[in-house]
Amino acid sequence: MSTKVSEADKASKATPARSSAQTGTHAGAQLSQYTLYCFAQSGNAYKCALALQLAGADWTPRFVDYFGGETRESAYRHLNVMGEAPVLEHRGMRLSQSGVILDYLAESLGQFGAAEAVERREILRWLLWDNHKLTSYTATLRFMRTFAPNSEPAVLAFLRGRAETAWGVLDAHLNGRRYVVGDRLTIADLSLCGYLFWPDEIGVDWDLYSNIRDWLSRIRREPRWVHPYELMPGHPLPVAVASR
Ligand SMILES: N[C@@H](CCC(=O)N[C@@H](CS)C(=O)NCC(=O)O)C(=O)O
Repeated sequence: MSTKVSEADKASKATPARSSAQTGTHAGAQLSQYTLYCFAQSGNAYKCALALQLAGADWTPRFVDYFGGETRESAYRHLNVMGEAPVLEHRGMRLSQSGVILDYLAESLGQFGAAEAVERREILRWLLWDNHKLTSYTATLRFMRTFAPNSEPAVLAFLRGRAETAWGVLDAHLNGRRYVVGDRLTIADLSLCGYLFWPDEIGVDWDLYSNIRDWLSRIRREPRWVHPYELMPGHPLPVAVASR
């Protein structure tokens, strides 16, 4: 999605960054180049927040109260008809879908993008696979284990099976590679790693997938790397929500 941002929208609900130290941003959306609608538990939002963070970009998180139902409200549907976070606003443009946002950020930040056409298609291939096969099952498995405690065991078992297959594919691809595409960090890595820094919440031991484990360590060693719970607002969840 790419839409123009109305003046009324721009003025609405922008919240300042939690702190400059935590986010590497300036407080106040109007001072910030990029506004990212996000919340701490969203790995999809983290993909984009991490790109901004690692690039040292000037950005402000705008908290989305997902657990309070904000994405189902009509005001939010006006912002994004898909009712999802993340949404990025930049220079009067509004984008959704983390893959599209990452593609845009690679271009506008001048980092983490493709060097040439073959690489561009390879990055796209992994972004699509991530959205369909890795994040979809991993995020849903984690959500049901961590945020919906009465989930059906059969559903959990199905999701785990699908997620394990995806982890196996990624682990095999990373064998002998430092990064997913080429030999440097790209938006493919940033997309694929979005949910993987929560192994306890997913219920996975990355030692069983040693190529993923080592690749995640490599990303974690990036100079500005920050865990999603520190990078975006909304963690920890209020007790009332967490114990629902
Ligand atoms: N494919 C989308 C997925 C976005 C997504 O599912 N976001 C979740 C939060 S992590 C959301 O806002 N879900 C709201 C809903 O499905 O109602 C992307 O990569 O941006």
